[in-house]
Amino acid sequence: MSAGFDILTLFPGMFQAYLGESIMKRAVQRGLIDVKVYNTRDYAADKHRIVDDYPYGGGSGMVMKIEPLYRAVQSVKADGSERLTVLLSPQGTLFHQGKAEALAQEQRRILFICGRYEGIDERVKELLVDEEISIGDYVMTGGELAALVIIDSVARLIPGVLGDEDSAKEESFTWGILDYPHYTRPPEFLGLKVPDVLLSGNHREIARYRRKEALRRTLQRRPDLLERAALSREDCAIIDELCSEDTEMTRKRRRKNESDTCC
Ligand code: 21W
Repeated sequence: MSAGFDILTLFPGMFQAYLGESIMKRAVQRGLIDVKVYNTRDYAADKHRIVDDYPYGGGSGMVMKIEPLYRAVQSVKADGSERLTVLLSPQGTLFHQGKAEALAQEQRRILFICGRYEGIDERVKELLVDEEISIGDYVMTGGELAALVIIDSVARLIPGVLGDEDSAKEESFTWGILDYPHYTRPPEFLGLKVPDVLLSGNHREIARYRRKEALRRTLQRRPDLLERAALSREDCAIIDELCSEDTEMTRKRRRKNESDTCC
């Protein structure tokens, strides 16, 4: 299994920096992921290599023209192999881990179109795009970081990219809830101690402590995640336990929602 990505951007240098370091660099070197970056400006037909123009109907900001993008997509697709074409845009459907998993299973290469300026000519979507994706409800200056976010999260799902083969198994167990707290040496720093249970060598107790702390954080910070998470009977017992630990947080939660996430 591997993944191939083609990127259309006005700023190819932004990709070399991230993909040329650490885990992504190694994944590229090992042929587990392949990324080809194309400068959209190279596909502008006029001598000034113009890629943007004023919006019809007026208003502020510039709009990305369709012709350079059309020519670029045709050129990338000229090798005859199928592509899944994805436009990165604030209007897209929200990216999430399930989407990363689906893209990691994708057989075709994924072609990302990165927008700049105030927007892209709407006809690009009709003519060239299969899917439109946003990475979250905040405003960036273009689609490049979004493409890197998606490539990063898809790449780490390709077997061999992370190296340790246990990680996938652990991830299915922790899917949909927040991580437990981590500690390493020293056992005490400026009076702050590592919880005794982690030094006890009792692996059953350690596993239960970690699961409980993961569920505690999820209940506290992201109760929305518990609605969809795969919880065992043991988890539900732990959640009941957390709910009866009478903190401000759980009192509020119990008032609001008579334990409908507890089974
Ligand atoms: C941001 C272009 C805002 C245009 C309503 C009307 C790709 C992105 C982007 C960008 C606007 C993604 C306005 C999360 C992002 C991206 C550039 C429109 C004014 N609002 N995911 N007019 N966030 N952003 N701004 O920004 O290309 S994926």
